Amino acid sequence: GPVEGTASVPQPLKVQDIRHTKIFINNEWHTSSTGRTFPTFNPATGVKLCDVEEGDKVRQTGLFMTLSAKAAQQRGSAWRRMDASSRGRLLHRLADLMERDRLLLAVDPGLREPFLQSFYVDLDGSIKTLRYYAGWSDKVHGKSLPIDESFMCLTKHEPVGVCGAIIPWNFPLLMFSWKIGPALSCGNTVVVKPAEETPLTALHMGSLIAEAGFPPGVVNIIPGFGPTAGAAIANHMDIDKVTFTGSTQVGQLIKEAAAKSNLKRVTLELGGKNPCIVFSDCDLQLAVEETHKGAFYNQGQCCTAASRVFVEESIYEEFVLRSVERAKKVVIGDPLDPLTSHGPQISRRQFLKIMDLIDSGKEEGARLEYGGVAVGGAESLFIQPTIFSNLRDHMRIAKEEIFGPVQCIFSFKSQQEVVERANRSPFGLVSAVFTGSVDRALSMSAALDTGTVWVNCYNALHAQTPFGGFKMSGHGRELGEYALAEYSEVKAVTIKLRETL
Ligand code: TXE
Repeated sequence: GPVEGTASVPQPLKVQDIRHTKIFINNEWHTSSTGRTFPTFNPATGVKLCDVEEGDKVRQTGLFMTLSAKAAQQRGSAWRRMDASSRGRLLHRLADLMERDRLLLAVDPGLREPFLQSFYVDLDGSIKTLRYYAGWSDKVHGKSLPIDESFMCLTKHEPVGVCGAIIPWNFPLLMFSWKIGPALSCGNTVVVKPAEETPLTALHMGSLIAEAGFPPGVVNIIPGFGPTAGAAIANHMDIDKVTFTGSTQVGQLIKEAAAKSNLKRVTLELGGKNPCIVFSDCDLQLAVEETHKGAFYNQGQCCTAASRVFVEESIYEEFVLRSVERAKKVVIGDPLDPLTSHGPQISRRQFLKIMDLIDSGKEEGARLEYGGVAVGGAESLFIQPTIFSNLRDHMRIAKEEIFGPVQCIFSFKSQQEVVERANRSPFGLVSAVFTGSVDRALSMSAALDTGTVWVNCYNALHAQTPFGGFKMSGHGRELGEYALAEYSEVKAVTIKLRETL
């Protein structure tokens, strides 16, 4: 039960209850056709948690899976015949079930984000996303158009069809919700491939989808690996759209596979190297706090990570000092302890990539202000929050996506210079501006080449707000009304009028 005095604070489940480890097709659980399984590990301890059935390329992903999604999508199917408002009711019911099971869903066993963060931000955001799109279900409609001559034209918004969703491990539940919410709201069917590191919350969602009463085949979930199960989705001739969140490199493979197979529609949400620009007229403490959270939330494993903080020269020293003081307050520890604010990195591979980049920063002459080391034994995946100052734009840590707890603080002299440097990146996902001037906030937001500009805030993500990247951070938008366009085809029905009065 709850600890005395903390009755209102949710308590994590200390023993995680893993109920589903199989492939979810047609609202049923299936074993792998090859008999293969793969393990899920707790990255905080290195302990293996369970084995999960591996969806293979040929039978499960390639055929059975999409056949069931395709059947559910056929004209005349229960799903296609369902009233739009009933689709909305199902999405609300799914959100209700997530609320019931929130302690089971809050922390993905394979990720171990600190409990309270993930409870209040990721889980809450996931539920809100489904409710937001539940509301849209019966409001997705076309127009009647004024056109030349004696014609009448109506537009109709129809589902795209079978949507493949390939998702990463850094926000397993949130990414699942960002994809299925708008897809189902618009009447599509979905084949989800969760990341190989984090299949378990997705599979739990499978059980809730069946319980909520979605018709069989509307959502299918295939745990497995990228080059097999993931690539099968990207290449499949019966999948009409693929939505992907992950690395830029794999995003390019997906688009290539889509082009070479059936020109399936593609939306991509890829990496970032996100600039935050702190002017001397800002609320300094607010800027320190928000850029801190931006850099270290989820151990820096965010596409939105605040990885390039540009601070105006006159407040640079003070900003660095305060950022170090703030980083010292981070509590590293067991992610299931509600007091913990910093957990492990996801995997050895990611850990090594981050440590390599930290070493490159030291070697290339950036000044290490704080951290820069692993914490715990040789097997540990915990990295101390790390801050570098005195950076140059050509350094690797200034250019590459680190995806770890590393804050890089640059100094700048003029607004024009900082805009140029901020935009000099192949990425264009998000940016932030800290200033007390409305004029400056608006002119900066016009000048920055990113899909999102946050003013005096960071990671302000909402179901109502479109999210996505410029340049190599991807294309298409998730969330908000804009995402509906990514999940529907517009049909123009043009009628010749015989008589005009
Ligand atoms: O990503 P991958 P990884 C970035 C971040 C990180 C790096 C590598 O910089 O360090 O990518 O992480 C599936 N065909 N981001 O290796 O490989 C894979 O199974 C089809 C940014 O984890 O892109 C998983 O489900 N699918 C990011 C998903 O793609 C393939 C989030 C993501 O894995 C595939 C994660 C293939 N050939 C990493 N290969 C963000 N935008 O937030 C892999 N996959």
